[in-house]
Amino acid sequence: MKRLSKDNPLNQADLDGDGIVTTEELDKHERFIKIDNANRKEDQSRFMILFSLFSVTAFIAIMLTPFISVERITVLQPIGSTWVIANMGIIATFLGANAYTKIREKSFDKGAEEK
Ligand SMILES: [Ca+2]
Repeated sequence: MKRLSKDNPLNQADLDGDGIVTTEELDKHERFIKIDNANRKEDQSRFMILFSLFSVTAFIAIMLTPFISVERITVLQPIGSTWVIANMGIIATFLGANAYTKIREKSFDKGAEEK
């Protein structure tokens, strides 16, 4: 149990508002921060994946417009194909990691139910 000064940032952890931060309240606060950080990280990953997907699609769509000459496509083709494959790799890695995490979470949940 700790009584904190009024301007202490850990006052957010005082859930019942009694001015005293208990170990239990600190643990809950820490868990909340960890969940919030994980959520933000997942949002960021999703944004990166969507950006990869849309940029590859836009790249291919722009390449198919009549504004890009065939000579330019020939010049950009090696860079473009490497870039598209790299982006697909990023997306595949994200999907694979997501599936792996879900499987692990399920097995953890099963383990928790058995106890
Ligand atoms: Ca409290």
